[in-house]
Amino acid sequence: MDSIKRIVTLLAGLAALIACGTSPAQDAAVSGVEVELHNPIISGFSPDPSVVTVGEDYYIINSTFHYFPGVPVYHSRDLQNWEQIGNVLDRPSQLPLVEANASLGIYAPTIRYNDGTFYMITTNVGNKGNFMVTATNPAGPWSEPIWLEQQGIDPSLYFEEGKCYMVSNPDATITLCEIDPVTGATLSPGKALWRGTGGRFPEGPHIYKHEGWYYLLISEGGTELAHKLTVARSRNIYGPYEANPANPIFTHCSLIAQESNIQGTGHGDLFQAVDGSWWIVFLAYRRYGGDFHHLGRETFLAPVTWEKGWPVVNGGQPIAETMKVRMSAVPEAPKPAQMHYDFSVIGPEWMHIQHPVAENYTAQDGVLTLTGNGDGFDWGSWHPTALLRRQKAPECRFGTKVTLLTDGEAGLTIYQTHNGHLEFFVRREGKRYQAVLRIRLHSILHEQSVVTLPSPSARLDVQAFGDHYEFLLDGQPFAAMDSKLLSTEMAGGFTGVTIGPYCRTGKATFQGFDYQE
Ligand code: 6LW
Repeated sequence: MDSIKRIVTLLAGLAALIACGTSPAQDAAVSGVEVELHNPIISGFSPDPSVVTVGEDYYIINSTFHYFPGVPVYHSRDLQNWEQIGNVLDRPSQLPLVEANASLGIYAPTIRYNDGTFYMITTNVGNKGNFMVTATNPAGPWSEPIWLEQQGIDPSLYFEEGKCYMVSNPDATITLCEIDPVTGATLSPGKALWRGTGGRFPEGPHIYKHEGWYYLLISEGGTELAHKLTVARSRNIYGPYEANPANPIFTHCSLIAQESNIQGTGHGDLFQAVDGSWWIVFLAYRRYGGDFHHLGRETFLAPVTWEKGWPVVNGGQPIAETMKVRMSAVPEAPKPAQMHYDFSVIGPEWMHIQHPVAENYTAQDGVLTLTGNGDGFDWGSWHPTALLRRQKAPECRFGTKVTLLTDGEAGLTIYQTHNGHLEFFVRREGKRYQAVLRIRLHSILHEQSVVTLPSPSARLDVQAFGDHYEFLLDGQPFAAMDSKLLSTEMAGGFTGVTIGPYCRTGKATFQGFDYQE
């Protein structure tokens, strides 16, 4: 009798699973604990996320455009707390950036793992196009680039039964070919798979296999307000692909999400957690002071379920900065950063615009010395002496004490693009010493505040408040500025603000750099 009961229960369970199209692995996560998820999981300029699970480890990478080093690698074991462990492209030979700006260079990358090797594939727009690099340790070193033939942006890889497939979007059509994963040689002609559901810019394709179906996830609508995720599936990797009747599977360009401060949701990558549960990482931006965002597109996380054979993001609901989700363990709440950099070691979070001129940077005993080469952040200036990191929180404070050793200009920058950036600096000209706040916005170059200093040295601090910045000179209020002037809507580009010390002309010392959220 007991065994009959057991069989009946088993059959009922199986029927329930088939009815809702879920897998036993997914059930494991549903039975997890309810936790508070804090989004974005990687804040500040962190667009176009791609993710891979290897054993108990998760890795996320992002696009970096004209910055060097390029493509940060973040590691996590709990999906909530992510630590940057390196950069994929940390040698100029991997990352030519000739004429690159905040709309060119490294576009959306994909990270995958196959048979002991990590692969990163991306497009260097303006410098030879699609390529991939490989590594056995995701923290690096990564190989020299293997250049690829198939055009289009946002390439991705899919491995199955000894074969390696590449998808990208030449001629606004998601196209698949087989490649040799060692040489990059194209092994089959490009096969057009899908053009999406009619939104502009079908891009960001990824292929997954789930319960005998190949799923093709893409983004449409462009990376602004109309951004959305759509999906199609096929029994054969080469197609034909049928679109999900419930597309888009995720967007905030909707009646229910239009008031959210989180917008532009799209460009995602599906993955399974260690417990078998399904998730998606994707990009979105947070608005401050109206329809403006200046921190860039950031990396968000949401749960995914399978219903009637199609993926559903967050139960079809909009996402929020704090969300209740089910996980197999409670992650630690993320801690606000409290950093004092003495520059004895330059961590992987520090970047330059294009390639740095190494001899213009020295650090000793907690003091950074920068030598200017005349380059600032305006068009035509592509190698400024500057150490830049992402502003990762809307509210934070950062600063340094700067001393001009010679005539020249040095201080702090808040840089969005060459069309929109701000400098808070000390200027030394003979016996005249000044503190200045200057903003560049397209053709406007405006010195907002100028005061005379008793010496060529000052403590410069910036307090960020979401919709504006306040500037403190030697601890006293000096000026304020709307952050919308540095927003992507005003300054353009695909990036987000980066901050840090710079020296345009002359030579200057910096007593470290503080960054507190
Ligand atoms: C990226 C594309 C996109 O390559 O914007 O939002 C482009 N998505 O997929 C630049 O980030």
